[in-house]
Amino acid sequence: MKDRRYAHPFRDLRARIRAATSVCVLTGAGMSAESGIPTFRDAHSGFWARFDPMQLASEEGFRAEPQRVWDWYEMRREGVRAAEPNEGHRALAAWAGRHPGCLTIVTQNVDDLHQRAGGGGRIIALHGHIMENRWLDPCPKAEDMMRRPCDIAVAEPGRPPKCPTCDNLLRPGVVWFGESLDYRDLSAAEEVAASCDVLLVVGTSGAVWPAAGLAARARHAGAHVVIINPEPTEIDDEAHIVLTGTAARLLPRIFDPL
Ligand code: BV8
Repeated sequence: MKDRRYAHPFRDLRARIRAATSVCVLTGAGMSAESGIPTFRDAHSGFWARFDPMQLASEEGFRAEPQRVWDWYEMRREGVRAAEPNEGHRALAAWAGRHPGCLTIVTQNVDDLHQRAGGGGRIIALHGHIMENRWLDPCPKAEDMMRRPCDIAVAEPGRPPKCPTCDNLLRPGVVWFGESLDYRDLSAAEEVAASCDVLLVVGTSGAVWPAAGLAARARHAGAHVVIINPEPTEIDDEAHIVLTGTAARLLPRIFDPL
């Protein structure tokens, strides 16, 4: 979507960021693509290509096939461990370090690449953290003061690990489809979207809600909304301008050396 008011989009955007007191960056799986982590809707290669990630990333899918879903996450965790933050993560982190308190990253990603890039900017991980685990069910012994509740430290190894005394299963510490987001994270993200001067939406198809709704919320509150993506997204209409390109290539052009 080209807009004649922005004959020099990068120059205009850099000026807006320079003048901003609050910049919000909403990121999706495309943010990590140049770090070698496949995007959520890219066909997963090999064995996993035959499964629907939407089904695997659900409580129903986990309860139906705990070992298969656990193995999918273990495979993805290996990919995250092997990945490094890319130039896009580093450009955001460096800018955050130069402008303390000005940048909030709201990420849909469950990898830890924004966190590992550092910079000190606020990071709201709407969909949780793939490197963390939690119990699938509330501990049945929680009320019994005489018995220890399920303890991750002594979980019985397995695919997935389980509690040695009540068979509760460990599950990845992410938000699955059909599960509500942590209301504190969502409220914080909505508050930042509604108060920031500039919202950059980077590497998301805009297909997953309620995260996708943050762009409209920011736009209606008066923020300047820019989408950075190599291909059209479902929320392009919410943007004042769409910059066609990738995170690792465009973010340094926008934030270095502001
Ligand atoms: C909820 C953790 C209450 C798990 C994830 C309203 C309307 C319609 C549906 C709903 C709605 N409200 C709720 C729903 C249901 C559902 C939903 O949104 N369904 C959609 C798909 C139809 N939402 C939920 O269930 C949410 N819960 O709202 O609770 C409720 C529940 C039920 C019903 C009503 C209300 C929970 C959603 C969270 C799901 N968990 N992750 C895991 O990762 O295993 S989401 C998952 O998708 C990933 O986190 C991923 O980040 C995320 C979003 O996808 P994208 O990030 O956009 O990734 P995608 O692959 O789609 O796109 C990548 C983009 O990058 C592409 O555009 C590509 O072009 C671009 N790209 C590629 N390379 C690059 C690049 N960009 C830049 N640089 C590059 N190099």
